Amino acid sequence: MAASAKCLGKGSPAPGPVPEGMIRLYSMRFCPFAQRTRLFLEVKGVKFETININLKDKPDWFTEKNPIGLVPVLETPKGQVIYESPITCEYLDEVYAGKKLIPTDPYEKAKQKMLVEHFSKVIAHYYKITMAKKNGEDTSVLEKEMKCKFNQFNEVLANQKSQFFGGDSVSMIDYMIWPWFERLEVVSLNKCLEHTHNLKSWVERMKEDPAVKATMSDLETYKGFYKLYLEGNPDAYDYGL
Ligand SMILES: N[C@@H](CCC(=O)N[C@@H](CS)C(=O)NCC(=O)O)C(=O)O
Repeated sequence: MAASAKCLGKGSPAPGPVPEGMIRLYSMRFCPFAQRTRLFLEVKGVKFETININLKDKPDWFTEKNPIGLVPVLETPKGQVIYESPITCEYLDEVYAGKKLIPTDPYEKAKQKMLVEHFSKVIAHYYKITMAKKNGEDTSVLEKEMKCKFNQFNEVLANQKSQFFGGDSVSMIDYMIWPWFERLEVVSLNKCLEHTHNLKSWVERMKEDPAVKATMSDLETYKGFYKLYLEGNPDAYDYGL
């Protein structure tokens, strides 16, 4: 099943076992958390199939696989199920050959994980601002806080004098935070990157990364999706298909 397959909702038949030599990703085409997993799958060159889930009308068999009810979820031919995006990425990095994305040095790994935690505040703001805008509320304070966070991330790159967050090549941390940068323009938050020279250069470098290119959606598609999504329209998930 292709990454662009229509989503499955309540009442759809449960998929059979995962074919040998493959891994299955339960996803939603526009989910930034699932994009983290897709980025890892791309970099590692893993053979995988995708089942997209209608998140407004989830099939019962999906919530049986992940009791939290969120995508992304991975499933192996042995029926093993892995959920929560950082855990799916760590699993893929450990199981599959190819470029190692997670540092082996314990301190470097801890540093990356701490940055991921720090970035979760940006993610929370991203959603708060989107909802506040939808409700016609003033977002200036939230946007100021977002700028402040981006300045802190800019400082990390400036202090390290590195091209990427984990050094001079792309690694886990870059892929964990990238999906929200890809969507900044869609939600008109690009202005929060003002005065962050290093971070802006990082964004440009990331746009050239082959895995980023392979998982990217264009601005118009995102805008179409977000419009339907914010209206609560379940067709949002199949936007453009
Ligand atoms: N902590 C989760 C968050 C995943 C998440 O929020 N996914 C959203 C889609 S972007 C979802 O599945 N939403 C369905 C729901 O809230 O019921 C992770 O990192 O995997």
